[in-house]
Amino acid sequence: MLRPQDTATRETKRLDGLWSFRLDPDGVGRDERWFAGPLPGAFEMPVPASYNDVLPDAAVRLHVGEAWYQRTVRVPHGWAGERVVLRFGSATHRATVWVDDVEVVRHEGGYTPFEADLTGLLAGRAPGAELRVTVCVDNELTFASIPPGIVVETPGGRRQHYFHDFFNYAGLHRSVWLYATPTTYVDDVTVVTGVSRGPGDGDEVVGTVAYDVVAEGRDVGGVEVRVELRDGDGRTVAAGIGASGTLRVEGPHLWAPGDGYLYDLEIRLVGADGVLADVYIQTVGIRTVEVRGTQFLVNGEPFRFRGFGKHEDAAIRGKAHDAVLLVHDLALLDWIGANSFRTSHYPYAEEVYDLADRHGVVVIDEVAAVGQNFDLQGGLPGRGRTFGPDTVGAAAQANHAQAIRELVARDKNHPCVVLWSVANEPESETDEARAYFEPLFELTRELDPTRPVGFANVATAPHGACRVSELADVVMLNRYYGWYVDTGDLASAEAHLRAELEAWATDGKPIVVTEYGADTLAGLHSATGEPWTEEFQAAYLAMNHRVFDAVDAVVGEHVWNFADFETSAGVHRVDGNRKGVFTRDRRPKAAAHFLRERWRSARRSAPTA
Ligand code: BDP
Repeated sequence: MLRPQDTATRETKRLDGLWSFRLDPDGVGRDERWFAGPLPGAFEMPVPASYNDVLPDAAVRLHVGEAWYQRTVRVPHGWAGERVVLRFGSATHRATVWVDDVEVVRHEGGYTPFEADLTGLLAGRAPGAELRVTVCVDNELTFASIPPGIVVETPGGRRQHYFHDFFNYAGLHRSVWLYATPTTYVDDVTVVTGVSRGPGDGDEVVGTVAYDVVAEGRDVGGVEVRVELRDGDGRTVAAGIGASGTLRVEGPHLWAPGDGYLYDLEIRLVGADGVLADVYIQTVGIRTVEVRGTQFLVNGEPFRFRGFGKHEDAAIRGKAHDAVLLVHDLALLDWIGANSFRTSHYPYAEEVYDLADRHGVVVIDEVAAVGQNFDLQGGLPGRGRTFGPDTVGAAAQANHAQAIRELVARDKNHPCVVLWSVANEPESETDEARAYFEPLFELTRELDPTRPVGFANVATAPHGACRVSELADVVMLNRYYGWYVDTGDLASAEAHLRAELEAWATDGKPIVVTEYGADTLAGLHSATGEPWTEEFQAAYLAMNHRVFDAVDAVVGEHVWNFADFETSAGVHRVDGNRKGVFTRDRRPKAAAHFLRERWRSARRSAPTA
C-alpha cells in the first residue's frame, strides 16, 4: 500500500490534533448511531496517541471494548474532481469508520494502515465540502485476534487478559490522512534490487532495480508508465518505459548497514497526449540479503546484528508514533553503536522504517503474533494447548495470514527490512503449532521470495523439541539464562547457554539471539552484583557476549529491551518491564556504557557489518 505523498499531481492533508472522543463501555454507540451526529458526551483526545494514559482515570486506562473518535474535515476546494482517500496509519485493534452517515471501511488488526476511497461519496457535492469522520475503535483481544487475549467478567467489570508482556494500549496511534490523487493513478509499486559484477570486466559492480507498477483508475488503458531512477544528487542514472522492467545501474552506491544511501524512483503515468496523469516517488536502496550456511549476508558481506528488541512505548503517549522519540531513539542507537533492531512485537509506524532506511539501520520486521503461548506468564492453567479449534485456531490463522499480507504489502520496498518475523515466542513444540505455522511460512515466502523468514523461539521449546524452527531460514532465540533460569548464577547460566547455542548451531543456520536481558532498576547498585542492580545487568550482558563470541553460528545479539516499557500490572513487574538499557525516558543505565564499548569498537573494525 502506497503512502500519501505530495507530488506534482498529489496532495495530502494530515488530520492529526484534537478529536472528540468517548468510551462506549456498554456497547450502545452503534445502535444509537453515534456516527450520525456530533458525538454525545465527548471530550478531547489527541491523535496520534493511545487513549489509555492521557487522562488520570482508571476507567479510561483499563477500558475494554469500543471507543469513539470524531472530527470534521473540509475537503480542500482544489480537490474537486480528484480521487479522495481517507487513510489511517493504524487503529488498535480493529475499527469501523463512517463519513457522515455512511460506513466507509472496517479493518481488523492494530498495526497496519487501511484506507477508504471517498470519491464516490463526494460525487455531486460542492467543492470544499465539510465531512464528519467518526471512528469506532475496539481494543478487545480474543482467541481469534492477533495478538490473542480473553475478556473475563470480574466483580469490578470486564477485564482484558492477554499472554504478552506489554500494555494493551489502544486508539489511533498513528497519523490520519486525507489525500488526493488523480482519478488515474499509481496504485502500487514493488521494487526488488540485485547486485552483480559487470559482464567481462571482473570488478565492476552493477545494481539492478526490478520494478513492477500497478496503475488503476478511469483512463488506465490510455496511459503509459515511465520510470526514472535518480541518485542522491538528483542525477538520472536509469530510465524505463512500461509497467514492469529492470533498470541497470553501473557502479551503484549500495545501501548498506551504516550507509543508508537511497535512490528515488520517479513513476509517471503519461497519457497519449503527453499529459502527466500521475506521479509517485518511491525511494530505493540497492542491496541484497541472503542466508548462506550459518552466515547472514548483506551485499554478500557477513552481517552481525547488534542492537535491541524495541517497543513503541512512552509515558502518557503509550504507543503513539512520535517524531521526537523516533529521532531521539535512532540517535541513541547510533550513540551506543547499534546497527539494527527488531520491531518487537508488531509492525511499527511507517515513519520508523523511512528513517531506518535513511540511516542504514537494519530492521527485523515482526507481525503482531505475540503471546500465542498459554504456558507463559499470564497463561491459563488447565486450558490446554494454545493452538486448537477452541482456542487459537482457524480464525486466528486467517487473521495472522492477513496480518502478514498487510505487513509485506506495506514494508516490501524498505531496504532496511532484511528479515520477516512471523511470531514471537509461540508454542512451537506441538503438532498443532507446526500445522498452524507451516502455511504461514509458505505464505510469507510466496509474498516475498527475497527475504529470509523466521520467528522468535521461546526457551520452553529448546533445540530438539521445537517443531517450527525447521521452517525458518534463521534461528531466532529469546533466552534468559541468568535471569528467569539460573537467576543470579552467571556461572551456571554461562554453561547452560553455551550448551544450548552449540546444539542449535548443529542446524547449520545463522542464529540471532533476539532477546537476552535482565530487569534492572535504574539507580539500584550493589558491590556484589545482585540481580536488579545496574552492576548485574552489565555482568549478565558480558556473560552472554562471552558465549556468543565463542559460537560461530551466532550472528546477532539483540538485547531485551532498548528501554523500560509499560506492561499490565503483575507481581513480576514494577511499574512495567525494567529490562531497558535505557529508562523509559531514555536515560542510559550503566549497561548502556558497557554495550557502547563493545558495539562501537566492533563498528570501528567493520563499519558496515
Ligand atoms: C519474552 C518476551 C518479551 C518479554 C520478555 C520479558 O518475548 O515480550 O517482555 O520475555 O520477560 O518472553 O522481559
